[in-house]
Amino acid sequence: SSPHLRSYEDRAQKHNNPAARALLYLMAKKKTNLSVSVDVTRKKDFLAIIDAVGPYVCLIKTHIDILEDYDPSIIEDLQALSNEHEFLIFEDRKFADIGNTVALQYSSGVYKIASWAHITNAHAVPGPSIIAGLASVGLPLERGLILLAEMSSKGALATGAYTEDAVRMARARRDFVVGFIAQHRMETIGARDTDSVGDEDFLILSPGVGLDAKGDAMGQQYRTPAEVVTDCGCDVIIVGRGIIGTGRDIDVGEVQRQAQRYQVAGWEAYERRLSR
Ligand code: S5P
Repeated sequence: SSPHLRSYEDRAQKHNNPAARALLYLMAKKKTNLSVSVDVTRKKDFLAIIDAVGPYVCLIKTHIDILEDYDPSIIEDLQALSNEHEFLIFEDRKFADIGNTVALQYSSGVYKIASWAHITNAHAVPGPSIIAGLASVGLPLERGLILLAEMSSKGALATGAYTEDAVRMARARRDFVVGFIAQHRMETIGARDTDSVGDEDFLILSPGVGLDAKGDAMGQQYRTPAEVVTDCGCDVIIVGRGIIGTGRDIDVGEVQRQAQRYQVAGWEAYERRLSR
């Protein structure tokens, strides 16, 4: 049956990618399908937010390049929090170049993403070579890759045939590609042209989640955890400003309350989906 009708626990036991297995295992253990997107520019806020939301999340999503005061010690602090609170790390790098270039961007440079991010993501636009390039670095480190099959923003071009081709690319590399950034499940796509669909288990990570706002002034579109998880069968809700807020000053107590609220909403939506 489709992965979204099975428990996270059952899926953890059967998944063959180590990063996906660890994520599903943590989701079941901590009863959370929440990923917080820590989109702030100061190290102090970044670490304070992660420490506050850590108990409520399975995955912390980073944009490491927006930190103004980045230094390598931030990664050590992030890893310590990851061990303490038990969450995985997802660097939302959205790679989009030829294989040779992305392999260098993933392994090297200032951030050395592959050395600390359990999961990262890539656009499908360059074709299969982007997966080959990233896999050459990530597979030996037991990492997982998420492909962007759809986007949450208004007017996104990743639709129709593009989305279908992204799914085909992922199916050809199920050792490394563990899921999609998408708004729906992808199993029904192109199901006729492959017989591997039956046992495939792609995680659907959905951004554009909010309980209060419907969107922002720059084309972001929000759906509720119930719409995303119960109705559309997605596995992980990615929440940024719904939890962190939009002001310059961070209220860590409020951030923690919101994280708990989204954890409960996401988990209830998952339990409802399984009981249907
Ligand atoms: O389609 C997408 C894909 C991503 S990864 N739409 C998105 O919004 N994202 C990311 O999710 C985006 O880069 C941001 O970090 C987060 C959404 O943040 P929010 O504040 O709107 O919840």
